[in-house]
Amino acid sequence: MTQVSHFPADFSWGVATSAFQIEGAANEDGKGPSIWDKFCETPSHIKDQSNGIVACDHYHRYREDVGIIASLGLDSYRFSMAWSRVQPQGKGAWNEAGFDFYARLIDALCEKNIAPHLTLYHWDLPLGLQTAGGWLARDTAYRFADYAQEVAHRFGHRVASIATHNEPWCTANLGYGNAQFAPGVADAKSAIQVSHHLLLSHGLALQAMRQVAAPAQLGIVLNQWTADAATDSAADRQMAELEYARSVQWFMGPIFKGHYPELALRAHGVNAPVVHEGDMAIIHQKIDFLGVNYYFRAYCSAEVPPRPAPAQQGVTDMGWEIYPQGLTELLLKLHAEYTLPSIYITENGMANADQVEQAKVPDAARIDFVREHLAALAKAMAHGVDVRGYFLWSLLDNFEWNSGYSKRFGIVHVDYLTQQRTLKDSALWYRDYVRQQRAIHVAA
Ligand code: IFM
Repeated sequence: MTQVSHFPADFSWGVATSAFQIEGAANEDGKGPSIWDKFCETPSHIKDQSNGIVACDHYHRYREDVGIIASLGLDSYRFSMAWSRVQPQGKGAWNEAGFDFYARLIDALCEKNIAPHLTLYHWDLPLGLQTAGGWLARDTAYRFADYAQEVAHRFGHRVASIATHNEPWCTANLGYGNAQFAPGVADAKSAIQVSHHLLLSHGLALQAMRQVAAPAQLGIVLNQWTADAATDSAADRQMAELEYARSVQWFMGPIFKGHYPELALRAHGVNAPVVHEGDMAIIHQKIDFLGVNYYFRAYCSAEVPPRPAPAQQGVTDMGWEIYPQGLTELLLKLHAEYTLPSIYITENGMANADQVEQAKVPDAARIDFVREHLAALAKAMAHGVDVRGYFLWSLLDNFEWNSGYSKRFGIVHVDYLTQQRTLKDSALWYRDYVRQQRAIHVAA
């Protein structure tokens, strides 16, 4: 049996969600359409031909959902704001009804002593901006900074943190590189230029938000992994090195060192991004925290067909290898390579084919997953990595992008016909785990 790890007394325990995946109310109270609303209109884009029009109906049921978080004894909640709900066109007029929703949500969280952690962009660009070129247009970065400043002005004194982007790697590579995500473009050069504009928008947004001087901590959330060579062959090792450079270092380098990694730049060749003078200085700014989302490692094999990852601890319902030690390895590697601010694990969790059985949802696999990842996290912290909190992905089963509702990541089961929420065993386990952590400190 794995030993229970010890976390500091002030460690934050939370859950995470994102707007498009749970809110629904896609056309209510003045919200404008986003690129995901549009993307879902093409049936072949989403595995179960679903969309986000109702999702988990969180827009109307947020009080119940906040009540669930409170009942689990958690102290933090990470959510994202739908840009097109508060600024329907992505520029110009603000939508007060949209801001009111987030004000009510924040009120409800604060009433329960749950710290709100807000993400500005979790992939749902206002459609109006897409028509004007989307993230391929440099101007979108400036529109994002305007939006960020308005949000910081209204909420920067009420939320614990504001992250600019969630997983810009996905926005660029899945949205523009292989068309799996909205807006559905498949063009390598565009993906790389988009990644630069996303980083630029992050830097511009930081500058704009700093002008407001609100107390919220400012940062960014990156999905990251280690890249392991399948064998000791030179080809596998090179592949792993390049993979790490093109994914992790591509975003970390500009933010923490002020430049793109040489290896990746060389590999991109003519696809390397157009960078204006001064861009790198804008991107290379101090941040208060780094959010790390960890799900799996990259396993790099140059053989044809490639050697599959050994997956000794199995795979999730997404087919992702379960590899908790990768979290320790990743954090130690980042710690060695960069001068890091405080880190939050802003997402970690697994999809599982959960079912309600007599009003219970047995999901032992998820409990093992979370327990082992927390142990791996504690190990990295014991080696000096400054991690301040952990957000389990996700509070609710929700719209898993191009997989629609076919994949369940929640610790709370959602019946999409009735919108009934049922706590899974993992939710109860997480509640008890956090309780136990707190008790350790009370007893000490
Ligand atoms: O559901 C997503 C989330 O939106 C971003 N990070 C990964 C999760 C699981 O795929």
